[in-house]
Amino acid sequence: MAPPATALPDDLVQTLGQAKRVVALTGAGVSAESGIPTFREAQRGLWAQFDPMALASPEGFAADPARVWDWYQWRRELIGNSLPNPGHHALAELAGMVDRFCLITQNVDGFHQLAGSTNVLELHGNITRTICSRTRKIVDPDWLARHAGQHPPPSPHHPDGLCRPDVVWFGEALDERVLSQAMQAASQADLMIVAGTAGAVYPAAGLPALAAEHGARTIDINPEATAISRLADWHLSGPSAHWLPRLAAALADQNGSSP
Ligand code: BJW
Repeated sequence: MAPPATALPDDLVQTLGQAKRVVALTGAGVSAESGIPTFREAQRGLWAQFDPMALASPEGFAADPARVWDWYQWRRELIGNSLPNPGHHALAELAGMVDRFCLITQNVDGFHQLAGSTNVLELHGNITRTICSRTRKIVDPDWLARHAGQHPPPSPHHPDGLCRPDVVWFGEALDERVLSQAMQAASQADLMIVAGTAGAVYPAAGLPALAAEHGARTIDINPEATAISRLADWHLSGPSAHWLPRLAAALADQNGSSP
């Protein structure tokens, strides 16, 4: 990949400096530089032969619960051994520099919170929590520890239930409250920063268009061009760990403070 340009366009910096309500929407690419593979990229090693989109589904879990559980356990371990990158930290810094900032993520890794972001709207749940497949009640970590040899452990909440990650699979409804907060923030934003998403999974992929319809300017950060880059006012081509710190530094510069 060619190294990205380093200078931000002047009109983008001006818009960033004037924005009062900023919304960021992140996807798997934001965690790529933390060593977490994205969905669209080939999976590593043992899991390379499986389609992550098929594993992240109720059908995949019903067909082979052990395989899906083991995939999530592998990802949990990878996430547990990895750290947020400069892109995550820059978003936490940006939040402290604008009047109203809302961070919406499709990621389930919790890295934004680890980097210091608060009130993160997690559209697709969080991989660190476990729920009952029948009741969706949270499973206590002590129960999981006592049944660690089972793949997946049985649910403590329902005789026919199994433990599964507290994430949103294809065909499952997003948390209504979280989605409505995200839609409200997008429709009130004057600037939306989209980073590291292919923009192919709905309803998340519809949020940038919703913001734009309500008058927001949009910045898309992605090494590849996507449907979102095509609607965006600015497409910053390159990794988010490169561009997000530059946005934070530019805003700090405008505000006369250090990021
Ligand atoms: C970098 C980079 C670097 C690389 N820096 N960038 C409207 C139209 C059509 C279909 C639908 C529709 N509405 C709903 C649907 C159906 C479906 C859907 O969208 N299907 C599509 C395939 C078309 N949506 C759903 O089913 C959703 N549910 C729903 O709508 O329910 C309705 C309902 C109502 C009432 C009752 C019942 C149902 C649920 C969607 C759930 C998605 N879940 C997953 C798994 C989460 C758990 C887990 O992590 O395992 O979420 S799938 C997966 O995709 C995951 C991601 O969050 C999501 C988005 O992926 P993302 O983030 O874009 O990642 P990638 O890998 O695709 O792309 C990475 C990008 O990063 C690339 O562009 C790279 O170039 C870039 N990149 N390195 C910056 N360093």
